[in-house]
Amino acid sequence: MEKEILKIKEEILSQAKKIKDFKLLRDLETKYMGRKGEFTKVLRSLSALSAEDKKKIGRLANTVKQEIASAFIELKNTLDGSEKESDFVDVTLPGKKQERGHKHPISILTGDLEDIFTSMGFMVLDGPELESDFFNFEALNIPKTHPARDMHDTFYIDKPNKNNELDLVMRTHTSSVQIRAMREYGAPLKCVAAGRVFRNEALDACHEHTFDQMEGLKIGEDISISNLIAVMRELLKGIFKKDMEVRVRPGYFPFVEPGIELDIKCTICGGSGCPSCKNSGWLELLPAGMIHPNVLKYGGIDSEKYSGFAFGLGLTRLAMMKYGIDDIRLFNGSDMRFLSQF
Ligand code: FA5
Repeated sequence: MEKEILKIKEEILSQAKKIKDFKLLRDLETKYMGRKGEFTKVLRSLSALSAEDKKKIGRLANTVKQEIASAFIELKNTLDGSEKESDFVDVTLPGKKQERGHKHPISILTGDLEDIFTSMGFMVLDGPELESDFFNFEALNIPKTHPARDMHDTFYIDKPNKNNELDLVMRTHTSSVQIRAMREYGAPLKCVAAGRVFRNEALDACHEHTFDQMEGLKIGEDISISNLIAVMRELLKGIFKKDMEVRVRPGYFPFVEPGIELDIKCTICGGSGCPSCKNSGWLELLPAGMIHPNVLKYGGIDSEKYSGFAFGLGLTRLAMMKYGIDDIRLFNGSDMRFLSQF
């Protein structure tokens, strides 16, 4: 048996010397060292030997096995050429389960809102997140020195625009789409535009630095605040599938006159007060108003002939209320335990 072991070793080592690629090396390994390989068979037959022989020949077999293993490792390391070990695909291994992606809750809600608005004849528009000072502030009746700029903690960009002017900001609200839409489509106009907005905010359970809003505009002849209230009602009913408790109060925004704020009773605490609603029982959700004539003028629309309403829905806060999420920071947190629930 000793002779047989040494003979197999010689065979393996002499064949190994001629090997030039990984496939042949694997074939050689399988032929001798695989489960049914010739060397493996010899090792198995050791069990039939006497205790003394087992000890003696077993020691030899182990030494030879190690020599062969090191020869194979050395050969693997020196083998070069087009085929690398990592190219080998073992088709007999079980496949890797691929995780299926799904929509983020904000994308789901945006889609639902767009469905509601398209069913009411609104167009769905888009606008840039990197915006000019003009569309974000100036054309919305907020000139450079206007104190209303303090209401937005703006991220100013220190790189000049195409005209070498320092006038770029990360948009602080989706209202920046208003003038773009008016200039592109004129009046009459019915559109919504959802997307991310950015503010340098102190964060808490209901304030994020990056959150979503949906802007809505309706411009035509004889548009009044009752049209606005009707659309807001339709919107909330479409999302919550029931009448929600809301309150309306006056609100100041330089681009509307008059302006209102619609708050929703906090669905997390039911109105008793909690961190999600800053302990007030109500959550600011839907500011709106009748579009200021100056803004219509900037949009190239005849303010004598046309009027309109605009609203700026806090979409991320709406998602909190709809799904019962008590901390807004979860939406941008990338925690799969949270996200995979949607
Ligand atoms: C505006 O952004 C106005 N552009 C809305 C508007 C449009 C008024 C058209 C009139 C006509 P405001 O800053 O209040 O308004 O933000 C609108 C909504 O966004 C708020 O009601 C709130 O729901 C949400 N929101 C504001 N700041 C944050 C924040 N830091 N984190 C999360 N949501 C916020």
